Amino acid sequence: MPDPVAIPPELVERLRSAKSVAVLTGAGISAESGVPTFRDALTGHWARFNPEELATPEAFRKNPRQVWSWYADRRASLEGVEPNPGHFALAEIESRIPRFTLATQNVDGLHQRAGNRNVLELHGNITRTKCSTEGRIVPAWPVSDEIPPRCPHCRAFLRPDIVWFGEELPWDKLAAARDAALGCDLFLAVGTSAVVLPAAGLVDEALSAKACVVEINPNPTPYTGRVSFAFAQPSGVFLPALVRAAFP
Ligand code: BV8
Repeated sequence: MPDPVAIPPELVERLRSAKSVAVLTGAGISAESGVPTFRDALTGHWARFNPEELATPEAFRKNPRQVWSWYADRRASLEGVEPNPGHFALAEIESRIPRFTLATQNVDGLHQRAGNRNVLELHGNITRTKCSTEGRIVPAWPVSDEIPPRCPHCRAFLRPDIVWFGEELPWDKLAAARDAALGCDLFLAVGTSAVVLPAAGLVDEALSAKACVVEINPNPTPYTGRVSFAFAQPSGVFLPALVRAAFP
């Protein structure tokens, strides 16, 4: 029976013969796992806030309790969430390609759980906590009613190990992602609105390097008209079909 998703033979050949693949993912790849995308992450009582105002150091300074609680709610909503077929397809592709780099804007850790190894978390990880003063990762702290809890070493507030708006990305991860985008044969932009910089700039880097650039997103983005292929499909449907076609 033919696959319900037709993959252009040129793309199948590109993936099969690729020596280096780079991927940028956004919240859309986790949508089919039930994780709200960033702009609809404000479900329920968070609906009245703008995420770009909550996910900032200023918001944390002004109201650390509110920002800590928003992330605590988002962490709790990740309980029981599993990687979906789109995540697993990217892990399969990594196992087939000599050089594979996955840069993600997501903070949910689902790519690693799906089996991807070379994952660059450009915006941190919601399950990691760090000291807001020392920056060190704090894996555990004494139980306390205080929200946010305090660093056991210096007593400053703890915060999520997340890159907020106005904060620099980890320069080593960004540099590695840029190198991968500039050196790849094939670049996949999956489930991202591609408006947040500097992460979205990776698509420009891949385009400038004349890579075959593929966008997978049910909605258009600023790059839709410039990429080699744009598939308005859910990544959980398209990516498994691409893997079936390229690696039967
Ligand atoms: C920096 C962690 C500089 C937090 C995030 C003007 C004023 C002020 C600042 C700026 C400005 N212009 C540019 C900036 C910089 C700013 C920025 O880009 N702002 C944007 C809003 C314009 N960037 C920064 O601040 C960055 N830092 O520039 O620092 C600097 C330099 C020196 C010294 C000091 C500072 C930091 C950016 C990182 C912010 N943190 N996340 C948290 O998660 O709580 S960003 C957050 O939103 C996400 O991580 C992600 O990166 C970003 C966008 O989200 P997406 O992942 O794309 O998700 P979104 O919901 O937008 O879209 C989902 C897509 O999926 C949709 O297109 C949808 O159609 C699609 N989809 C849905 N279902 C599916 C699907 N696709 C496939 N399959 C499906 N089933």
